[in-house]
Amino acid sequence: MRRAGFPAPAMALAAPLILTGLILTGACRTPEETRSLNFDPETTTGALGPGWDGFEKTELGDTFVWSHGREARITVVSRADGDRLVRFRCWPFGFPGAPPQTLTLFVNDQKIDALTLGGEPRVYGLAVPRAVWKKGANELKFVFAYAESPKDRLSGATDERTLSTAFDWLEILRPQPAKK
Ligand SMILES: [Ca+2]
Repeated sequence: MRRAGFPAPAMALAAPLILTGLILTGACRTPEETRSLNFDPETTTGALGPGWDGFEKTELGDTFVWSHGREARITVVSRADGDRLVRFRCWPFGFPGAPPQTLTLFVNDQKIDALTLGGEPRVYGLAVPRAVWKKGANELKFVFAYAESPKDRLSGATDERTLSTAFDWLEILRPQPAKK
């Protein structure tokens, strides 16, 4: 349901990905490429590095994971054969008087861009140029403005964890070709 607005681009991207796979298969073994992490145990267990809490679900059943510090790291696999769009759905830990939560993305320690997050769950996309990607394992690092504890910030809250931003999903896509 959350992706209701995006089925067409996803389908349009499928064909070139399959073609690329066919072309490369004969030449050498190609590594898998991380395309989608749902922040659930099935898709994301091996990808989460330092900075993440455990797997959770919203009341509607959406899986998510809190980043519980000012930094959180994910390992993804890339073919490093072109530009990519990193899209993700996330929301900050909010409380009365909270400053704007910002997110800065680094890929392999190179700063890509910074965003100010809205209070509600929202989808963001950042273009990551080909030159930044390495073939094989790559590190995505998210740096946040703050991580605070509900116990300290919300009356009646008992959660003692520090929380910065929750992630629902992340995907790594080929940029859409320009429209004819
Ligand atoms: Ca999810």
